Amino acid sequence: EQARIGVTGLAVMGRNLARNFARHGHAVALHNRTAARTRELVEQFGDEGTFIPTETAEDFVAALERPRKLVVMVKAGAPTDAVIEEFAPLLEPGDMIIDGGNAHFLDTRRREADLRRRGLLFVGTGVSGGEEGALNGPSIMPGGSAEAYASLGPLLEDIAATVDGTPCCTHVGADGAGHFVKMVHNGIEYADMQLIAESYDLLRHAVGLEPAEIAEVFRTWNTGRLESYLIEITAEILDHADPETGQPFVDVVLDRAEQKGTGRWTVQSALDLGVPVAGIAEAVFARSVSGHTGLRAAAAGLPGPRPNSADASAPGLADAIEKALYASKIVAYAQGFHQIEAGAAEYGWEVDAGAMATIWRGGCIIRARFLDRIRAAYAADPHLPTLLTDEHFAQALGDAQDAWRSVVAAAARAGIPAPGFSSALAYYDALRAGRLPAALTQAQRDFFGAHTYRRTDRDGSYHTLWGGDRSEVTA
Ligand code: NBP
Repeated sequence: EQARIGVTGLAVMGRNLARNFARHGHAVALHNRTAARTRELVEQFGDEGTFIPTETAEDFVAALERPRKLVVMVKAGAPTDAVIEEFAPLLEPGDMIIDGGNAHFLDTRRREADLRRRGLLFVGTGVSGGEEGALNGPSIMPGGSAEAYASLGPLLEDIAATVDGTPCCTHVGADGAGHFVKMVHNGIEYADMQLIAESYDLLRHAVGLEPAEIAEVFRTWNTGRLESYLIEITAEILDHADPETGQPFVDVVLDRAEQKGTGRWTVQSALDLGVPVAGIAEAVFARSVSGHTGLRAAAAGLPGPRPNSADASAPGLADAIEKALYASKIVAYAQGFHQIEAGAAEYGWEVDAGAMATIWRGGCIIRARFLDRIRAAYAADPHLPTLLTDEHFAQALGDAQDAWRSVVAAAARAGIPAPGFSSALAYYDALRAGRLPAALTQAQRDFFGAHTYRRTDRDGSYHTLWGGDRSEVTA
């Protein structure tokens, strides 16, 4: 028997994806640099389906049905290139390499172009949901050509999570589109987590609730429009007591949030594309601030607000936080979808925004009821300029006005950092402002650098002779 698909790289992710394929009735060829991992998989899970273990690259390739489909699940970066170079020479035109690792989308573009020249298909695919998702149904974001998706898609859709019978997998767009969208998805995840962390901080230190009480608040929120995996696990974490000390678990965890880099990539790409993803950037920087322990220790004695200046336990603050969280979440997603649109325009992809919301509804970390709303927003208007103007979201933002502003003000008065909430509000206010002080900024640029400006009342570019008689000249 030959295998429908092969997986090389059998650490947690590859092993679980291979088992997922096998459990769905697809014979899977297995390969790993260190053969012990391959043997281990078959020993432990061999009864879950048809596995064809191989040790050499040649045997792995020979075990695959044609056109061959090799899933590479190795450490992203140089190992991915090494594995591609190991297998590509053994393949024939029409065969396909699928990179399910967390590759940077620009690497994926490079690899796709290179393999295309060699007659091979290359699919860089985002896989979200961690180990658990890989085994039981991830959200899958494949890029590459439509031709590649036509033969690979059904297999991926088979192992993806499903919501209301719809698989959380669709063809995202050409070459690096899948990894790009996965990257932005991770950026949104950072923003979402940051907003939840700020909500917790405010509930704890402005409202004055204990972690177990906050768990109850999150549990209640999870029955409404904020229902999501992240809110659900937040409640569980806050309810958990450290078995060793009996303290709330959240109090024994060191307050330093680490990152693997996809949030940073999202912001770097947004800077290149000129897309203001302020909420995602604040989330990345908030993690960065948390890690600067020396800086934090040096600043720890700096003055804050006078103790009575915080209107702690202001009535209704907890409800206001729910509204601020929802409004800020809308902003974060609006920024992420803006980046997807800008990336698609820059790199020549046709990405269906509504379809992205659809495939994030299950399998991945940001899965949430909210994504159905985004899907509906793009279904109602595929050319929506921003999620903020969708009827439902505009209404929610309108309803949140007092609450959102009072939460940001309460945070400032209490000295509780809320960069996610405040930057989301600032973005919202900037977009809806009729005039921005950018007029002054541009005038300054003309003053010191003769960078010229345009006028509100007629076309053309102008420069004022600031160092001379201050008359205006056409630039
Ligand atoms: P790791 O990222 O820890 O990679 C380990 C695998 O890479 C092993 O199979 C290892 O082989 C192989 N490998 C390395 Br390292 N260098 C190699 C080389 N030069 N040649 C051949 N093989 C090499 O595994 P993972 O956590 O399962 O993640 C796999 C991919 O999936 C990564 O790109 C990751 O970013 C991505 N991803 C991970 C998650 C997650 O939650 N963990 C989620 C989504 C995506 P060995 O056994 O011989 O050392």
